[in-house]
Parts: sequence; structure tokens; C-alpha cells
Amino acid sequence: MASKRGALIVLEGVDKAGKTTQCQKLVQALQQSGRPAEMMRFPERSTTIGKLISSYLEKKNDLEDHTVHLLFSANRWELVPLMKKKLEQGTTLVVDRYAFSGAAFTSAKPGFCLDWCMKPDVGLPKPDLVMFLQLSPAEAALRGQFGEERYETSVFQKAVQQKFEQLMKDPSVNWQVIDASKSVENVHKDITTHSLNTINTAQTVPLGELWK
Ligand code: 2DT
Repeated sequence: MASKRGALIVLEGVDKAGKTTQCQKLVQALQQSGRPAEMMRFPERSTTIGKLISSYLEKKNDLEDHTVHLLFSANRWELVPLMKKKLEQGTTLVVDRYAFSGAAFTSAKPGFCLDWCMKPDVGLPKPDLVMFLQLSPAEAALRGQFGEERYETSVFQKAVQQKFEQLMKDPSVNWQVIDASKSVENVHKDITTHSLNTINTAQTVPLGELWK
């Protein structure tokens, strides 16, 4: 019998919701319980495309808005062979941002519609679970100042939040909203429960294609 595949688990949310911390804690917990797991993040800044994106985010260069959108998508596509290989080998992937950030951030810019923004990512490996770490703008503000990178302003983050809410209406994606205002440990517990359920069910179904 073929070995059981890993699950593709994505964490999304606005800035300061605790995505990166929770991805790290989840990977650690899965590994400690004997389940192979690895973390990935998008943008993956180490590739040639990722370096272009990184310098754009750091405001070291300017890129036309459609162009950078397509680069973010290309940065996911270039990692698809590796993702598929790991999943087939039975490794669960815990991913910090994915196509949902891609569509939400660009469509929050003037002149973009959500539909156009989703198109380049149609057919990517479909996550078995997408957890949206929900945090109100007021609670996010309590967690300190935004950073210096592009997009890190409260006005833009509110627009992004609205786009995520639109994306979450799509029943073809297994969305779970997580209350990120709880303590780090309690958020971790919620995330772990959802993830363990997903890892079990993913073993019995093939990997899907996103938005197809
Ligand atoms: P962090 O590295 O802090 O997560 O910030 N973004 C991300 C996009 O605009 N499009 C995308 O496809 C992705 C994955 C969100 C990365 C910033 O880049 C934005 C915040």
C-alpha cells in the first residue's frame, strides 16, 4: 500500500495575529508527537523571485502592481514540485500565508478585483485546512506598532481584512476561523485540534486543486 500523504495546512490572517509563532509551535508539536511536519512560508524570500519580492516589500525597489502580484504567484508555483514531493512522502506542511494573502493584499489596492487576483493561483495544491487567525484592528493595535515594510499600515490592513472575509465565503475551501485574541497557548490548542483532525482525514483523500 502506498504510504499516507501529509496534509497541507495554511495559516492566514492580518498582521500581528501571531501566524508565524503559531506555525512554529504547530510544527514542533506535530514533530514531538511523531508526525513528520515542516514549516514553509510565502513569500519564500530565498529564491531569485523571492529576492525581488523581498526588496519590493522592504521598499528598496518599486514594481508595477500587476507585476508584483504575478511574482508572488510565481513564487508559489516554483515551490509546487517540492511541496508535492514532501506531501507524498508523508510530511505535513504548515504554511505561513498562501494564495489567500496573494488575492487579499493585491485586491485591497485600487483598481483590482478579487477574481483577477485569484486567477494566477488557480490549480495550486489545495490546502486541506486554512485557519484564519481573527484579530480585530483594535486588538492588533494593542500588540504594538506596525513595522516598516510595505502594506504595514492600519488603513491597508483593514482593507485586506475585508478581502479575506470575501474569500472565506467560498465553501470549496476548508476555512476555520480561529480567535487569535486568546493566549498563545490557547490559540495553539485550537490550531492543534483542527490540524490533527485534518491530518487524519487527508490520508484518505487525494490532494486537491485550489479554486478549480
Ligand atoms: P511577511 O513576510 O511578514 O508575512 O510579509 N503578500 C504575501 C502579498 O502581498 N502577496 C502574497 O502572495 C503573499 C504571500 C503580505 C509578507 C507581506 O507580503 C504580502 C505581507
